[in-house]
Amino acid sequence: MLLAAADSDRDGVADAVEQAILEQFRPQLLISAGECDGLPAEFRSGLKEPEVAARNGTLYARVSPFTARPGEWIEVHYYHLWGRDCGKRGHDLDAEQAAVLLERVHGEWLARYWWAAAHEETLCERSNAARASWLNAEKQGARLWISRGKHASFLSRQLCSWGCGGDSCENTLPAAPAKIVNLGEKGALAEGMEWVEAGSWPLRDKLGSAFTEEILARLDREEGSRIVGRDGAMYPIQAIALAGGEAADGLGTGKQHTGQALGTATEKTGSALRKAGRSVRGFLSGKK
Ligand SMILES: [Ca+2]
Ligand SMILES: [Ca+2]
Repeated sequence: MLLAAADSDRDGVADAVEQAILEQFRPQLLISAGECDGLPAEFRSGLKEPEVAARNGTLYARVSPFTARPGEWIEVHYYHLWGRDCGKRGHDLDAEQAAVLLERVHGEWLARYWWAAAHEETLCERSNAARASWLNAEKQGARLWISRGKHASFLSRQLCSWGCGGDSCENTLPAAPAKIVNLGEKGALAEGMEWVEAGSWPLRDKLGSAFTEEILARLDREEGSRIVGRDGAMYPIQAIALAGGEAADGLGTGKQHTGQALGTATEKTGSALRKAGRSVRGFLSGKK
């Protein structure tokens, strides 16, 4: 008789498969010189509120089935969690993430798309996505540039200079690989992980999917190396470099303005405006 494989978080993906995928696609974090909070933190187990145990580079992660596309797909999130955001408008606790969408081809998992969060749910959002083949990260983790103090994540260093003027990814050094902790799934968190859902940070809102059909369709259509915003806005890499100075003005250059300045993303203006009220409040209250 065959024993069923252990599946602690009851999502249909065996624990051993989840862990193997987490190790294979672990992103390479590039930490900026002068980073004021050291490394991503490990948090104490068994508490209801997040409490830093050590700043030792621990990554938390989640491996989930992705059913929106035909075939066999898995979405993986890597969370780098910090004791504090020590950039502009800093605050205690900082939950940041990147994600990758894997497709099973001839029995092997291949990364197809990467996504990195930058100032999620704020007017300064610069979350970015790219095809894994452009990043040379189809069978391994992508490189992630982490902005100093704010910990926004970027799939290219050029993008980092475009985040409302507050981001810097200069003189980065690779973080040594540390442990990866699978936090399970929403509603089936791993033991001792109650602090994930604490109201003191927005981590519980980051347990969904990062890959909308709109983003995937945009990435599929592109033929060159481009990076796409979370809302589908396109950020051509060359234009990003040129726009670096203009974007340094702060809140006045939201995604709507920069999008139009680049001649891209105009179709997304409505959704950007709808989000704006909530986003500005979040940004000014220092939640990001
Ligand atoms: Ca599972
Ligand atoms: Ca899982």
